[in-house]
Amino acid sequence: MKLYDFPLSPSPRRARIFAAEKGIELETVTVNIREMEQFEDSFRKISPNCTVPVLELDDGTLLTDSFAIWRYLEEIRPEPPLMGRTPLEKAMVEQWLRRIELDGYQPCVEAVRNGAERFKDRAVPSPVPFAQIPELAERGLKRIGLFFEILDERLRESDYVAGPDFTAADIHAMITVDFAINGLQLSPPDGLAALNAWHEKVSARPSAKA
Ligand SMILES: N[C@@H](CCC(=O)N[C@@H](CS)C(=O)NCC(=O)O)C(=O)O
Repeated sequence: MKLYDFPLSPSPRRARIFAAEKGIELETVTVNIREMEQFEDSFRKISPNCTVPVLELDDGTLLTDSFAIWRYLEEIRPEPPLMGRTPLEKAMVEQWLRRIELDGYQPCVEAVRNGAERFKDRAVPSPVPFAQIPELAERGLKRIGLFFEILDERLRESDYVAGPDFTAADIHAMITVDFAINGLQLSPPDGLAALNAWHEKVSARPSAKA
């Protein structure tokens, strides 16, 4: 299996951390999206939407989304389970993944891509140009503040995001918090003690460096 990757981007990091938690080693190929290599013809054949990550299986099949990559790796290597074991655990992981994606990760994407000069006319990760909408950057920043509060409230009652065990929901939430910190210089306030303690705990896992 081969992962088309870019070390500085959050989406491929989702795939790398998940694989590391499973003990799966992936050969990686860097696609430098800061140098616009994602738009080269050779890569368009691999990822028509011009995004990383992509997992190429040994038979040549291409998985072009980090969540699809998670699902595949979970099925071929069920231990340790990262997407829930029982029907209820699976539903809880799914519920939190959706919450993180819609209320945390996408607001980060909107804030960065509609605010930073380098994303001018690239406000959506796509081969089609989209103009920036400054109001979306402003709204994204506000929503990230709310998201920190949602996560803190959850982590006051639960050791990990989806329940008592570390799961893919923790990976997605950690990457979202790191995206806010590194991409937007927006850290969770000190007062959100449960969120900050959890962030320190998950960041200390060896997989976080993957
Ligand atoms: N849904 C995709 C999103 C992938 C995505 O947006 N990747 C970004 C990097 S985080 C990208 O490749 N951007 C290319 C660009 O900015 O043109 C996934 O999670 O795999």
